[in-house]
Amino acid sequence: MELKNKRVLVVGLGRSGVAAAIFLQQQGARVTVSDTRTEAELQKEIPALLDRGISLETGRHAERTFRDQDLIVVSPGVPSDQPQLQHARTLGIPVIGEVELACRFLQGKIIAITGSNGKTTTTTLVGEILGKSGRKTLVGGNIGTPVISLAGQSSPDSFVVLEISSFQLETIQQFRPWIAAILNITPDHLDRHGTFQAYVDAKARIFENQQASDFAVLNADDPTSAGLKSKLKGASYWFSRKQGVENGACLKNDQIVFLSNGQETEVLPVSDIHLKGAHNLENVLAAVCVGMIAGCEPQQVRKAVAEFRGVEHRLEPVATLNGVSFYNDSKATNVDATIKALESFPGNIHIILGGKDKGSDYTVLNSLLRSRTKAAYLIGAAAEKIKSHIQGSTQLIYSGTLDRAVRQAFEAAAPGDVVLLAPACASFDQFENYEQRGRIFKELVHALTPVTTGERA
Ligand code: UMA
Repeated sequence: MELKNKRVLVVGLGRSGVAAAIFLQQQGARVTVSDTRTEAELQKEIPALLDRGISLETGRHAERTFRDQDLIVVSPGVPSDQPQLQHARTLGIPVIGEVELACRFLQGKIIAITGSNGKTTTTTLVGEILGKSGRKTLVGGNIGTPVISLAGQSSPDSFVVLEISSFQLETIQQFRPWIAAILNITPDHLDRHGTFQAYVDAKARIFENQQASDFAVLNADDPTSAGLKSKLKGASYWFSRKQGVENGACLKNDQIVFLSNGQETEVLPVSDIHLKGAHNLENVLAAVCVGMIAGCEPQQVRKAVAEFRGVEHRLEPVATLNGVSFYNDSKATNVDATIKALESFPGNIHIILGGKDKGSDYTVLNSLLRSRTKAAYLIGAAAEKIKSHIQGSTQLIYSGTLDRAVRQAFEAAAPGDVVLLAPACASFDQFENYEQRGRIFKELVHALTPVTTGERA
C-alpha cells in the first residue's frame, strides 16, 4: 500500500486513531484526524499530533473533510455505517479500519482470536505459550495495544497474536490470519450491530480471507460459533470441554489432550490450571489448541499454562476482608460474561450490576441470581432497566455508584460470602473504560476498614 503524499483521514482519536495517524504520517501521508470530542477534551492527544504536522478537526465530522481524501481509516469505536463514511464510500473513497491498515504492513504469522468472552485471557495465554516456546511474539489488538503500533516491530519470523473485536472485523478487506479462532458467540454490542445475526456475521469475517493452508479454531460446545463451520476454508480444529474432537483440544481422564491427523498428544493435567471457572477451562483449551497448531512442544505449553495467573479485571481476586472475598470482573461487560462469573462460585454472592446498557436482555440472569446470590447492587445508567428485568430474583439494592455499592455489599456480607463486580454493562456512563472501573473497584475494596465480629453484629 503506497501512502506517500496520499491524503488520509483518520476518524476517531482514541488509542487506535493516535497510533494510526502517527504511523501514516511516518509513511509520508498527509494526515488529518477528525473526532467528535472538543479540543478541550482532547488535550492529552493533541500535542503529539500537532508536533508531527498532522491536521485536526475537532468537535464534529464535517462532510467536506471526508470528501477530500484518498483513504479513510476508522477507529473501532466509530460505527461503520456513519453517514459521513457512507457518503465517502459513494464517492469511491476506500474506508478501512485500523486493523486492515495494519495487516498491509505486518510481517510474520498472524494469529487472530475473537469471541464474545474470553478473548483477552486466551490472547494473553497464547502470547505466553508462544513466547515461552522461544518464538518472537507480539501481542495486541482489542486487548489495548493498537495493531498498527506492532507493524514496525514485526519481522518475517514474528508470531503476531491479536485479540480482534466485532467492531474491528466490520472494516476489514484483506485481513487474513494464519490461525483464526472464535471462542464463543453470545449476544453483545446489539446497540451497535442492530441484530444478533449482524453481530455473528461480523465475527464470522475473521475466516473470510483464509485459504486452505490456514487454520480455523472453533468451540464445539457453542452452537452459534460451531454453526459457522460451512464458512471455513482452512483446516478446521475444535476445542471442547464436554465432548471428544477429531482435530483439536479436549479433555480425557482429567488431561488436556491435543489431536491432529489421528495422533493424540497429552499436553497437561487440568489440575495445572490456576484460573477459576468452566469458561476459563474453555479459554485454556482454545489457547492450547492454537499453541499446538503453531508447533509448540507440549511441555512448553504445559509450563506456560501452569505459570499463568490470569489477566487483570477478569475474575481477578482482590482481597479477603472479614472472611468476605472480593472479585473484580469489570471486563464482564455483557450478560453472558456475568453468567460465567456467577457460575464460578457456588453461592452467597453479592453482585454489583449496571453501567451503560448495550440493548441487553438481563432476564437471562434471573435463575442464577435466584440460586447463587444474596443480593444485587445496581449502579449506573442501566440500573432502572436491570431492576425491571430482574425484580423478584434476588434482593435488589439501588446503590447508584460503585462506591456506595462496595460499602453496602461489605456491610451486608457475612464471612464466606463473595462480593463480585461483574456488571453486565459497558462502563462509559460513569468511567473512562472498564479498566478504570476495575481499578477504582480495587481501590475502594482496599480502602474498606475490616471490622471486628463484635462491631459487625
Ligand atoms: N469517535 C468519533 N466519532 C464517532 C465515535 C467515536 O470521533 O462516531 C471518537 C471518540 O470521541 C474517541 C475515539 O473516537 O475520541 C475513540 O475511538 P475508539 O472507541 O475506537 O477507542 P480506542 O481508544 O481507539 O480503542 C479501540 C477499542 N475501542 C473500542 O472498540 C470501543 C479498544 O477496545 C481497543 O483496546 C483499542 O482500540 C486498541 O485496539 C476496547 C473495547 O471496549 C477495550 N472494545 C470492545 C469490547 O471489548 O467489548 C469491542
